[in-house]
Amino acid sequence: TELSGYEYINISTPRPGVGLVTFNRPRALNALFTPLFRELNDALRKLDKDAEVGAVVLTGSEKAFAAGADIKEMKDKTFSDAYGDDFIELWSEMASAIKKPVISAVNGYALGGGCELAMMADIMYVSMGATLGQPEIKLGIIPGAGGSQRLTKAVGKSKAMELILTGNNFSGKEAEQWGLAAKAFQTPEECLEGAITTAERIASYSRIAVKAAKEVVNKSQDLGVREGVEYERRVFHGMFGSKDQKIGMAAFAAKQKPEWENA
Ligand code: CO8
Repeated sequence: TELSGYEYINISTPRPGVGLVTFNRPRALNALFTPLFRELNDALRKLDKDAEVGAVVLTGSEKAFAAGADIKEMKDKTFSDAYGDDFIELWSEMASAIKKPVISAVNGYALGGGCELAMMADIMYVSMGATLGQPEIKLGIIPGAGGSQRLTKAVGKSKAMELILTGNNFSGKEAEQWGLAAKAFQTPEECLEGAITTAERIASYSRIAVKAAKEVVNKSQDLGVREGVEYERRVFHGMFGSKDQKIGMAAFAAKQKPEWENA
């Protein structure tokens, strides 16, 4: 796959099976705008199709994961511009179109759309000193890429309401304490390294099983427990049609390491 030649992102393979996407718009603290999302969506779709890749890490710089949507680009938009183009619909593609796990490694600022993008990932890792927040209220707007929904599901209504109505920032350490982030690390380097290590671990498992696991966990966000458990059981039944179920269980019984066929 052709994964070079982007202007606002860099793609690399730091370890076998791991696709690393790094935002590269340093002068604007990785402020998000449509040209960046075109590249991000293109890269994620290619990584999703790439048989060599098992999981993706999304990161920014030590200073900023992303300081939000580009305010200078947005400031003169009218209602009909925003509604007519379905502004930022494109920005949420990661949350629905990508079937492989995505881990966000959040260092520095993750504000507004940057925080929302970090929350769209399947797993969020942070450094303790990261600065997250939904400051849209200070600009006379509200979160527009799922912040009001994902933050509320993760931390509960009262805290989400407080954060969104005050626009107060919160730290990586708090994100971890509240369960928004899966892990908090002392330094940005450790955060990125931790995300890459977890992605490598995920990439070592059956692609089929990983895809199914992500699918069923995501269902829990939309379904009630009873329907969710039934949905999970049907997908679980389906696993017995995969080669990897036979390979994984035979390897266990033989005390060997499984050699997945991803089939
Ligand atoms: N948009 C445009 N430019 C930005 C943004 C931004 N969000 N954030 C920073 N920049 C630019 C600055 O204008 C500055 O440019 P220049 O050098 O040309 O003046 C450069 O980046 C460096 O920034 P600062 O000099 O301000 O750096 P500081 O270290 O002093 O401050 C802060 C860092 C605190 C992060 C500060 O830049 C700031 O407050 N930024 C705005 C944060 C914000 O309000 N973000 C929310 C934006 S609204 C939003 O995201 C709506 C979401 C809609 C959906 C999104 C879907 C994904």
